[in-house]
Amino acid sequence: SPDLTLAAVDLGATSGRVILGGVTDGVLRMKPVARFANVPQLLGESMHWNIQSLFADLSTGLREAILSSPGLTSIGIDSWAVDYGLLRDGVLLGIPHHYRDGRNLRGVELVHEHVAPDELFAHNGLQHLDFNTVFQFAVEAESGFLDLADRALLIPDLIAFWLTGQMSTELTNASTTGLLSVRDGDWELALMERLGLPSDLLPGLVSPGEPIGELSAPVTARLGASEPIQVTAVGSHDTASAVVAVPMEGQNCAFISSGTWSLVGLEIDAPVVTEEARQANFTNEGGVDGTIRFLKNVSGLWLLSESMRQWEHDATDAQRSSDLETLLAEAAAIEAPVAVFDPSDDRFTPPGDMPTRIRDWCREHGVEPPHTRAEVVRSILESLAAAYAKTLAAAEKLTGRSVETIHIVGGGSQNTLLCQLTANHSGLRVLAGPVEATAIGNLLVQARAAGQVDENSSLSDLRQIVRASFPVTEYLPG
Ligand code: ADP
Ligand code: LRH
Repeated sequence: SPDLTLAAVDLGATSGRVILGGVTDGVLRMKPVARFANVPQLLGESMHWNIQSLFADLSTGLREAILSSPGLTSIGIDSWAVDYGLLRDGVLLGIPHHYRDGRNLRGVELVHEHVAPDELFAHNGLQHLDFNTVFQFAVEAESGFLDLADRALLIPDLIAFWLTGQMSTELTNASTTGLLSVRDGDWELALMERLGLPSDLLPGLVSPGEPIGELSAPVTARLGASEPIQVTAVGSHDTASAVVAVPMEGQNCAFISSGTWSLVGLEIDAPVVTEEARQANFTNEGGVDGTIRFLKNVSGLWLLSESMRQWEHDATDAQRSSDLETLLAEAAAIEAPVAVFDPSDDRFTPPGDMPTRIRDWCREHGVEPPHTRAEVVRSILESLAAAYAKTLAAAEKLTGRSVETIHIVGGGSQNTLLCQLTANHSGLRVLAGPVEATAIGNLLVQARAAGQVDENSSLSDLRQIVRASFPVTEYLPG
C-alpha cells in the first residue's frame, strides 16, 4: 500500500490494535493489520497488565504493517492513561500494575495527608479517581520501590522506549498523572517535593507531533524494516487521540468516548477549576494542540463486558449462547421500565460479579433489581445513558456552553441501543461514529507531522478530514 505510510498502535483496556493509515486528497484511508485481546493478570492479590504479551502482540502487528506497507515512515503509540512502569538503568522493575488494583486507596490516604483534595485540584485540575498516577506513586514510595527506580515511564512512553531507546513523557498523558500543572502545563516540581517524589522520576515532556526517536537498529532488524522509521508523539492518552477524531463542528457539541470507560464532556480552550467543578468531580485533561477536555469519567461498557464474563463463567453448556448481539437485541425488546443505578459507584471498579453487585446496589437503594440477563443489560445501558445526560447537563452549567449534538465515538458507538437511549435521556441529537476514533486521531496527528496534511492544519481542519472519511449515524430523541 504505497500511501499507507503511517501506523497507529492503539492499546485499549479491552483490546489493542495496529492500524495502517495515510491521508490522500483530504481523505484518511486505514487498513487494520492486527487486533489482540488485552487480558489483565491477577498475580496473587495484585492486578497487572500483561505488558510482555502486549509488547509481543504489537511488535507482531508492526512487522505485519511493515510487510504490507514497506514505505512506512512513522509510528504513533497511544494507550489507556495513568499507568506506568518503573525502571532502573533502562530495565523494567516489576510488572506494571493495573489501575483496577486494590492498592490505590492507601495511596489516596497518603497523598491527602500532605495535600488536601481542593489544593490538589487547584494544582492539577483533575477529577478525583483513586487510580490517578500520583496516588499509585505514593504507594510505591511507601513500599520502597521508588528508591530502587531511577525512572517512571507511562505505558505508551515505555513502549516508545523499547522501540527507540529514547525516554520521554508525552504531554496529554502526563496530564493524567496528577503531577502536571493545569495552569502552565509543566511538571509541578514543588508538589512532587512535598510528596517526597524525585523531580526527575518522569522524563522531559514532548508534545503531540514532535519526534520521539527512530526505531533502534536491533528493533529495525527485528521488525523487518529496511528504511529508518520515526516514532512520532501523538495524543498518547487514548482519550486525547479519540477526541481529535470526534467530527464536531462549532461550540454546541459534546463528546462521549465510549469503550471500557465513557469519557463524557466538552472540548474547551481554558481549564475550569472552580470549586463547583471540583465538587461535581469534573476533570481538565490536556488535549492535542493545547485544548482542554472538560469531562467526567462515567464508568462504561466494562459493566457489560464484566457481566458477560460472569455469565460465561457461570454457564452450563445449555445456557452458553448469549453473545453480545443476542443480548442487545433481547435488551432492546424490553418494554417495562428497568432499574437505573449509579454506574460510577466504586463497587463496580474491581473485576468480579457485576450482575450481583448491580442487584445489591438496587436493593440498598429501594429499586426493583433486574432479574434476567436481558434486564441486567438493559439496566446497564439505561443507567449509562442517564448518567451521560446528567453529566452533560452539569458540564453545560459549569462552562456556560449549550449542547445541541452529542457525538459518540469508540467501540460503544456501534451499540445502537446505547446511542438511542442516550438521545432519549438527554433529549438531544446523537451522532455515532467513527468506531476507531482513537486510532484515527493518532494517525491524523502523525499525518500532519509527516506533511500529508498542511502543517498549519487546526483540529477543526483535521475533523473535516474525519467527516470526509467516515460516515456517522444519527439518532433523534424518541
Ligand atoms: P477500549 O478502547 O477501552 O479497549 P473499545 O473502544 O474497543 O474499548 O470498545 C470496546 C467495547 O465496544 C466493548 O466492550 C463492547 O461493549 C463494544 N462493542 C464492540 N463491538 C461492538 C458491536 N459490534 N456492537 C455493540 N457494541 C460493541
Ligand atoms: C480510557 C482511559 C480514560 C482514563 C482511564 C484510565 O481508556 O484512558 O481516559 O480515565 O482509561
